[in-house]
Amino acid sequence: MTKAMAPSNDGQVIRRVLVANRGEIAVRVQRACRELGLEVVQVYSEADRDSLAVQMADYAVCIGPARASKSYLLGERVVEAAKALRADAIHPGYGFLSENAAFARLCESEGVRFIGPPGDVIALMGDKASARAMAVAAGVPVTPGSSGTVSSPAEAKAIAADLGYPVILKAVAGGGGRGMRVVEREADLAASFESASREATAAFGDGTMYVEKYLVNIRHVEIQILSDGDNVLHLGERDCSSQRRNQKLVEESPSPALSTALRDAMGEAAVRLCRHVGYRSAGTIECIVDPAAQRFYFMEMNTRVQVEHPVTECVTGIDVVKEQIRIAQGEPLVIRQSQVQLSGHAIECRINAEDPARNFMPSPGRVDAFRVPGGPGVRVDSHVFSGYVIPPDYDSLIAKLICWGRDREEALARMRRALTELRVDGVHTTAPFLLRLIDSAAFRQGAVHTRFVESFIQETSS
Ligand code: MV4
Repeated sequence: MTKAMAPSNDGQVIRRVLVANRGEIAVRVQRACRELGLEVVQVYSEADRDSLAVQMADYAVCIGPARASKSYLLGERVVEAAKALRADAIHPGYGFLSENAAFARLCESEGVRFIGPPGDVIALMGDKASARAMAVAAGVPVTPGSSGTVSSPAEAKAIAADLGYPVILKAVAGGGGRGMRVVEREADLAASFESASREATAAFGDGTMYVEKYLVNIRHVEIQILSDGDNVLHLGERDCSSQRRNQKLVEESPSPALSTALRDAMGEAAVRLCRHVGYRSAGTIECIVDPAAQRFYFMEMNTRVQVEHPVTECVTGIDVVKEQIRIAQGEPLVIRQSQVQLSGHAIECRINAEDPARNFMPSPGRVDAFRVPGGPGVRVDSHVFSGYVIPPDYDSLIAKLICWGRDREEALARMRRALTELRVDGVHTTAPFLLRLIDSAAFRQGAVHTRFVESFIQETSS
């Protein structure tokens, strides 16, 4: 790869960053590095040889075949590449190794900075039961549930009898809905417990479970955190209630469901919890919100930058990825909480290469033509270009459309316009479905709960 002339950044401890991810987030992280005058090393699998991230990087290193377990998930190989190319730091993006405590520790022990929290904090908050215990200790409300893990269906049954049904069984190592079961009645509990635990063992190597009262008609609202280890800031919330099978489709900020009082309480609670655990870097506190009662409950913490971080960037003007890198360089946060002002309204639509007409079946392949929307208040984060071949080996996210407006109505109008402007010829995408979703009465009124999308699909596909 030809080496681009990087602007001088004398005195910086980080001069070259290895991006240990792919797709749109790899391009996003590279952009943050460029703006900070840092060089970029891009690792890639054979399936990503012709990718935009490889084309944009100063250096590129193939670390293995398409299968993630033989490439992007091989921590030792990623660190080897960093040392061979003299990268001072590694940015893990999201997914892959981004919440792998052992990988974070390996980086640090090999003298390569991990752009994220310390490994111990990843482990502490990655275990959903210990994260809950930290929330309780920090005085943050949690959903009624077991005070720790439960070791058998019988123990879960006893706790569920106290809580009342429905309950939700969750794996401590779970994420993205895996190792989780909603149980409506006692007769189903034992089988659900066994299957959830088996699923978690297969997916995460740990089948340990805990139990919570299942709250219905709720919203999924998360708080963006930035911390340099001393100063802890929150950057407002993102409402992520529009989900299908625990995959977020649309996110927005601010949440239509929060009063100012609830927003402030959630922000303060998130900061309190992160202070309590000694958090550093960017992170997200995921909460359940009961809009009717205007109450919130801590659900879990994500110790990584999230797919939907641009929504927060649009309403606060703060570049979350650049702040993460600055924190890793040892720079103190210069932003004060009083300077964090939410301005306007932002909505993100995730464009997946999937076919809504065929139950969202993945639709990889060659993108014959790719035309992105533009104009005032429109941002597109994507790694796709005309002629790009979407590989079948990874998740189906191909672009994020983020639209900002002075208020929700303008943001919605912009998103509708941007979705109609988008052209992705050669593969199916979720764009037409998303257009119908944001045009629905419930979405326009800001009245969706976490089960809305599933019911919307039922109603509109029959
Ligand atoms: C819950 C919940 C209701 N009550 N916990 C979803 C995955 C992970 N983030 C935890 N999740 C939830 N936990 C209690 N006590 C609702 C969700 C939830 C959800 C659950 C089932 C199907 C779709 C969902 C979408 C968002 C949140």
